[in-house]
Amino acid sequence: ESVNHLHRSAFHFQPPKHWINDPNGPLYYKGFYHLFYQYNTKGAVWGNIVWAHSVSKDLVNWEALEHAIYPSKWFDIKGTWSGSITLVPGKGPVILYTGINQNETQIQNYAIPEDPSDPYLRKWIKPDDNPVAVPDYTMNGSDFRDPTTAWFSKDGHWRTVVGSRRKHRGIGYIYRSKDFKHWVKAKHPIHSKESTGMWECPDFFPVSTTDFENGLDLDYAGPNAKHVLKVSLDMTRYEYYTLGKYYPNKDRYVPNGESPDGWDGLRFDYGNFYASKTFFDYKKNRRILWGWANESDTVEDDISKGWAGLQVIPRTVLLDSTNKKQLVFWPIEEIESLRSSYVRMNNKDIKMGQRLEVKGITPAQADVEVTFNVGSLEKAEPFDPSYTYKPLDLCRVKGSNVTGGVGPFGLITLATPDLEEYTPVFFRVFKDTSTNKPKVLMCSDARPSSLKQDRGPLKQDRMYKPPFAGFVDVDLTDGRISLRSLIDHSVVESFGALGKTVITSRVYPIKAVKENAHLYVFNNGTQTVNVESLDAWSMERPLQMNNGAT
Ligand code: DQQ
Repeated sequence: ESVNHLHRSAFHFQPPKHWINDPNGPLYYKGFYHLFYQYNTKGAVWGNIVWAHSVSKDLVNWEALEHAIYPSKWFDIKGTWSGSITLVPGKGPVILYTGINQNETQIQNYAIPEDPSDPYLRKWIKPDDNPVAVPDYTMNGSDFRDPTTAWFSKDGHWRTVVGSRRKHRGIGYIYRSKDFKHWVKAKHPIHSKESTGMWECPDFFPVSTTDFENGLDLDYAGPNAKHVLKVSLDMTRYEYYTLGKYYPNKDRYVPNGESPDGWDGLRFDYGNFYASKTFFDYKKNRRILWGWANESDTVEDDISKGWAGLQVIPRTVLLDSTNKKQLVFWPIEEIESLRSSYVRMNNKDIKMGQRLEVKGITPAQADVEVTFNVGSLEKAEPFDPSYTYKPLDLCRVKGSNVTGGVGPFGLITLATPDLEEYTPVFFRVFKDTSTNKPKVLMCSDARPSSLKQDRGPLKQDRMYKPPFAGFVDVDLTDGRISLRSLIDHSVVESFGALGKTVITSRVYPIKAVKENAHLYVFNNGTQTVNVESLDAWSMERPLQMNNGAT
């Protein structure tokens, strides 16, 4: 088999060929989940972008439809960029998207289904009274894009947020409309933040502070809710979010200050994950997150493979019931329908330097859930809170084979038996010297993932193999911490402590592929760690993964 096919995913959303980026306009409508996405009709690099369109009944099996939106009118002739869908009572679904006009100015447009009774929503009309919003002289016409799903308020107005910036200040402009056609910019932005640069793909939604099973729709205005504002930072290519309060009468959102409002804030995913967007699933009352995982391969290899980019497995989003200070994410339950061969491990002590193989499943295409018990924290390495450690720097210095006290322990994915190639996903437990509480680091380290040679010194000629990392907010009072990894050839999505910290890595092994890939649990800390339980499944390819735009 050609090396070009070794890295295609089996159960992730990925068209047969060409480039994909942002998920657009996710929606549940008349029995179908809809996913639109930024797609290059002509190649495996960014360009020639249209809104490709696929539908699914279960978020696992997909069917491709014709492109929904593509440049054709004066108001989008140079581009049809990201946006969202709002279900407008009496009208049906309405797309808001960014069009690029002849002058390369970014403007906001709308599109409506030709036939709202068609559950496939195959054909879209872009009415001639577009655009609905253009940048005025105070605004930046080349940084004004990605309208959010609109919400309806008691005052009879729809509102949407459009990402922008003024110099280095990231801005979310808010627009109001009574009829979903005429939109007026509110006096103040909903929020802005200095030194964050352009805010791409903002997402704004409520989460319940009392119900930890169901999501909330955007127009929820009752008690016991917080709001989430997420932005994607063009400058750093990662996202951050804050929790806070939304004041509808003032058109303002105010972060609650419990986490940084800036590039060092909380993240939906600490790895390769961008331009994400949530939607409310009317079928199961959940809020579901989609996100784009770009390639980390060389551009030349993207081109020779003929494809680039995939969407992560959709994740439910809830407020963390244990601390109410962050969100938690979990792969949608439907993905478990792909689980087949199964192995289990119980109550196994792993001593310092030990590595146990998980046999009997297909390690390159698997779902693994493991619960560790670390026992005592006595041997945990000290963590000096006065020093502002960045998780990534800690992981860089303290990799999976750097001996610690409690940890590093975790999974070794996509590995050769001699560890010539491997992608470790692991925890390292420190002890905060001021509080004596545990400080847990989670890493997904792509550095040892591949022996493939870079093609040259330029960025585009090198694989991107970073030691992605984040802290995990657990107190370990019962000694337990869990880890789940979804492994799919070139993508490893890992969920620490039931989704408190999530990290997605893209990796391109050349030996640890297909049947030659192995999976292990390991411990390189002096403290023995107990695997209370480990459940692992081979994952099937969906019967229908015809998600390919044609
Ligand atoms: N991708 C789109 C933009 C958006 C960016 C263009 C984020 O609308 O800001 O393909 O990845």
